[in-house]
Order: sequence, then structure tokens, then C-alpha cells
Amino acid sequence: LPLNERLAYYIIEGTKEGLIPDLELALKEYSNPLDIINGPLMDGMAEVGRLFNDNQLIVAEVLQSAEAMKAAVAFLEPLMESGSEGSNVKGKVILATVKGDVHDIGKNLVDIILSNNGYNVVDLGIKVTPTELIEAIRKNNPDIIGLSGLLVKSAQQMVITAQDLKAAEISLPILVGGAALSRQFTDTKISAEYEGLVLYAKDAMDGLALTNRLQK
Ligand code: B1M
Repeated sequence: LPLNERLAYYIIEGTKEGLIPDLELALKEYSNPLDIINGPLMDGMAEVGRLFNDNQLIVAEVLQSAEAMKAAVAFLEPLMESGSEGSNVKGKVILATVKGDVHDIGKNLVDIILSNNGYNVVDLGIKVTPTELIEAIRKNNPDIIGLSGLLVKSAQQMVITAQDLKAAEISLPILVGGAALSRQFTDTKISAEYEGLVLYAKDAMDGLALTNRLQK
């Protein structure tokens, strides 16, 4: 198989055997490690999603795929370019996958990209309830709140989270992302329940661009 297809294959098969040597090869072809993630590795993940949807994969197999993806990201992370702004901290972002949702690969990617570009990121992890989020905001005093969620019910959970933040008199900008969300849902459903800005990011790089714009 050509290199790109092999890289996607590791994710689809959920195997790490041969993954690192092939990532090393890929680093010679791609100028930026992030392009390897956004390209062949994400292609593999999209195929995993499709196969899972068609009942051709079970959860245990998807978990193996997630492990392979995490191993690839962990290998590439130290090689990613950090922002040109040097070591000045540009702002603090609190990150969480919303209540009821365990998907964290996208969130972790956002963490890596923001951290590598001068942001201080406080990652609260997965299944974060609005109460836990509000407590952490009070404790950490961030500039921006980042919420991730991949399930359809997580999009609804973001609406609830926005309502709870508003009730707690928090109006910091919120950045939202994840497969089940859209810009339209963000603008019509989440924003409507919140005092502050709510911005939809289609991927982690978009998340960085929006965060940079907010912190200007
Ligand atoms: Co799950 N899962 N899963 N799963 N899983 C999906 C999301 C699903 C679409 C698969 C499918 O059916 N086709 C489906 C959701 C259906 C729905 O609600 N419409 C689904 C399901 C049903 C489930 C379970 C319910 C399965 C079950 O138990 N029967 C269960 C849910 C458990 C729970 O959350 N309570 C479940 C479990 C799992 C695993 C644990 C096995 C594993 C997750 C492991 C982990 O994350 N640690 C898993 C996986 C791997 C997936 C798929 C295959 C891949 C997700 C992924 O990691 N993608 C997924 C199908 C798919 O998306 N194709 C699927 C790679 C990642 C980099 O992309 O997270 O989208 P993503 O992040 C992107 C953007 O969305 C964006 O940036 C990233 C790219 O740069 N982004 C942000 C994300 N968050 C952001 C935040 C930002 C900015 C951008 O700012 C704050």
C-alpha cells in the first residue's frame, strides 16, 4: 500500500505495529506534522466512523482505533511547530468534553494546538458537568471556555451548559466544536441561551484562529 493508505489502515485496523516507522517516513513527505493528522489519519478515522455506523465494527474495535490515533498524535505532538510569538502566554483557555460524552481525541488535539501556540490550557477532561465547569472557571479565571462533544445529545448538552453558565453570571466567550455540531446550531440554539459570544470551530486549526481573533 502507498504510505497514506498505510497510515489510514493503522487507524482503521486499530494497530500500532509499524505505525511509528511509517510516521517517520511521513514526516519526510509532509512539511507539517499536523497535516499528517488532518490528512491520512483523519481519513482513517472517518472510515472507522463509517464502518461503525454500518455495524461492521464494534465498540471494542473503535476503541483500538482510538488508541492507535492517540499513539500517532502523541508521537507527532513534540514535533509540531510552536507559534512564532515566543513564550508569551496569549491567554488562558479552559477545555472540556461535555457531560455524558467520552470522546476526547478532538479535544486533545485542540489542547495540543492551543498549547503549542502560546495558550495556557486547563483541560478538565471528559464528561464534565456544568457544575464542575463553573467551579473550574471560578478557580482558574480563564479568558475563553472551550467545549467539545461528538454525540448528538452533546450538542443539546451544550445548550444546557450555556444556560447554566448564564445562570452563574458567566459571559466569557465559548468556543464549541465536535462532529454533531454545526454553525447553524451554534448560532440559533446555543447562542440564544447565552449572554456572551459563542463561536463554532469546524476543526482544531479553526479553533486556534478564532481564539487568536478573540485575544487580539
Ligand atoms: Co464514538 N461515536 N461512541 N467512540 N466515535 C461517534 C462520534 C459516532 C459518530 C460514530 C458513528 O456512529 N458513526 C457516533 C455518534 C452518533 C451520534 O450521536 N450521532 C458514536 C457513538 C454512537 C458512540 C457510542 C454511543 C457507542 C456505544 O457505546 N454504543 C459511545 C459513546 C460513549 C459516550 O460518549 N458516552 C462511543 C464510544 C467511542 C469510543 C470510546 C469507542 C471512541 C472514543 C475514544 C476517545 O475519544 N477516547 C469512539 C470513536 C473513536 C468514535 C469515532 C469513530 C471517531 C471520533 C474521533 O476521535 N475522531 C466517531 C465517528 C467519527 O467522528 N467519524 C464516533 C477524530 C477526532 C480528531 O475528530 O473529535 O470530530 P473530532 O474532532 C475534530 C472536530 O470535530 C473539531 O476538531 C477536530 C479536528 O481538528 N473539534 C473541535 C472537536 N472538538 C472541538 C473543540 C473545539 C474546536 C474544535 O473547541 C473547543
